[in-house]
Amino acid sequence: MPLTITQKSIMLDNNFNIMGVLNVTPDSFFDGGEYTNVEPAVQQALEMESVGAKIIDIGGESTRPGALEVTLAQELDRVLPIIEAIRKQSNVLISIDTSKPGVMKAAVEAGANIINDVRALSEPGSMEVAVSLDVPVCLMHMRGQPRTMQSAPQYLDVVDEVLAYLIEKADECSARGIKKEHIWIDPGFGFGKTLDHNLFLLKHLDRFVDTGFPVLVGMSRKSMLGAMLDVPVEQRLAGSLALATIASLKGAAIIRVHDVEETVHVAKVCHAFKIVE
Ligand code: YH5
Repeated sequence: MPLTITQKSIMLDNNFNIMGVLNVTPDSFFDGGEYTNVEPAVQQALEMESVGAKIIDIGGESTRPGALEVTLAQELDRVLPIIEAIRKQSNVLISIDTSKPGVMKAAVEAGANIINDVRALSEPGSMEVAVSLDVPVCLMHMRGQPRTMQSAPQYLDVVDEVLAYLIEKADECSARGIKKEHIWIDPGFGFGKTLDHNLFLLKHLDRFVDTGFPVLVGMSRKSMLGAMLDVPVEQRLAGSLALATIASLKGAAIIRVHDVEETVHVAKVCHAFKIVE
């Protein structure tokens, strides 16, 4: 089934929907304020679109392990100018990576098309806002909170538990009025998971795909690669492409990556391989 973004009547491709991660890193100023470089971010987004990204993911909260919390005002300052500027120049789909209802609403009003919430609409008010905005929502699984999530996470059966959580959240969204075709699910690689947990989730990704909800995966450059390869982030491209290959063959609908052009090539090769008789 093709993915449909009904709000904009855009039909996403079945096989190579690459989501490009936009770096929204603010520069700190001596007065404690911050200033985000809008122009380089917009250029990066347009470049990712030109090499095949279908979606640009923009987030103003760092959810890397150990990251500190940011305020609503900080998050809005970081993402809104960039969303507005991209929207002036392009019709590329924009997802807003946030858990805050205030950011979801302002971002969609500024031109974002998709809500990407690593907390799966669990923050107060976020479910109501997502329902009212009527856009696709990616529900991700996370165990704990970013600051502490990597301290010895445990599961009886990681695949069962993550899948049960996502199905429960998806059913809740559906009961609250979010269209079924607007619900995407994501196992949340690296969010409160050990290397083995991440590998089990990837090995059994077909069980997520079998739910019928489009499955999004984000493994690009993450620590699971550091754990397997013992190399820093800048040297994780080949490993990221290997993970994208596996996810694609297992039926992931959307792959969230930093290296768009290379991953588009992976997805095209996987697609050719899948359809040959
Ligand atoms: C995701 O998986 N991830 S932000 C740690 C790294 C590298 C990258 C070096 N937002 C996801 O990209 N949204 C993030 O170690 C996400 N799925 C969805 N839906 C974390 C990230 C990263 C973290």
